[in-house]
Amino acid sequence: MKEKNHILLIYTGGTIGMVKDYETGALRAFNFEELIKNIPELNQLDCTLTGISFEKPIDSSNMNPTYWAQIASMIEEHYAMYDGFVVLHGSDTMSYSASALSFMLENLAKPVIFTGSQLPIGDLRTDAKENLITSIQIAALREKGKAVVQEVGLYFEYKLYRANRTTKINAEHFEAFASLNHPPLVESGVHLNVHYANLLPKISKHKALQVHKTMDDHVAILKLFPGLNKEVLQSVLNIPGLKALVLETYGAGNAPMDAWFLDELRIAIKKGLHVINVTQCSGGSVSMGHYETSEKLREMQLVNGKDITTEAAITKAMYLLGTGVSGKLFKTIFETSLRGEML
Ligand code: ASN
Repeated sequence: MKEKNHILLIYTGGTIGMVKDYETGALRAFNFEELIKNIPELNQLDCTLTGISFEKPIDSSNMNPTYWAQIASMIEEHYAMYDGFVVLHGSDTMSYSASALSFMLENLAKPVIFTGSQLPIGDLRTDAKENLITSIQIAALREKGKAVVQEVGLYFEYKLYRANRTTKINAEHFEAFASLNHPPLVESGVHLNVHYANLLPKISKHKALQVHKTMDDHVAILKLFPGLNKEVLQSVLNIPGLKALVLETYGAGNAPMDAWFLDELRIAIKKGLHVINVTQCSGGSVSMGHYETSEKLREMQLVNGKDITTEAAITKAMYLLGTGVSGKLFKTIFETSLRGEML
């Protein structure tokens, strides 16, 4: 008889497990046992499920790198015993956490699927049940004894995406996430349709999982807008201890050509700040030098973020700085795809 797959559910919080506080009317997290009781369908799944939870589940707006390290430790401790992992997480910062975990888990050979919901599990019209049940089924998918998905994914509203390619795009619709620069890995309809060509290549069985838990938070994001003045730019570039800045530029990586703007950036880069050029468009790529308005940025050696999302860029910067990468090597490694997060 075929042995059942063992799946570990890691509950961190989020709307999926929330109830209404009748005094204030606001949604707050409730405990894991209550969550599981609301989905008796889980007993029908062809796998064994074990659940562990944050001691105090959180709304994901309270997420931070210490919690990411906690999720990474939970996966590391249970890695050998389980075939797949499902992380229940609030949708607000899910793309950041899932991107962070994709960098923290090197040589991942098992599925780690992030999911959550827009409506609490107890709500009559909830999207939580389908999201959770299909995530578990995807985490349990195996072919020829090997996990089909060997990367960090994000499942929401019938689609599994590469986690570090996603962005939350809607606070209202059930289809809350998009991955404009990479197609879905799996689509759920009458059947689970795996798009094999979109998955990361399988990891050699000789490569052991390596877990990196140090994330350096000396980073910032600055979104350009017409009217950004010198004082604002200077104060961001001169934040004490700042090591990397994700600069959200226009279109294909373009920025104003004012001398003061370029001079401030040039001075900061000379002093050792890594400035990463990402586009504020949700789809498409930075292409420095394509327009006159990005030519100077290329000359100044801004890091080319290509088609990376802001969520993946900031977490990749935290991860790289956390591993001690500095100087020219930071730019070289950043511009290389590590977990399928960029072209
Ligand atoms: N505020 C919630 C969270 O991110 C939103 C959700 O899960 N849909 O925790």
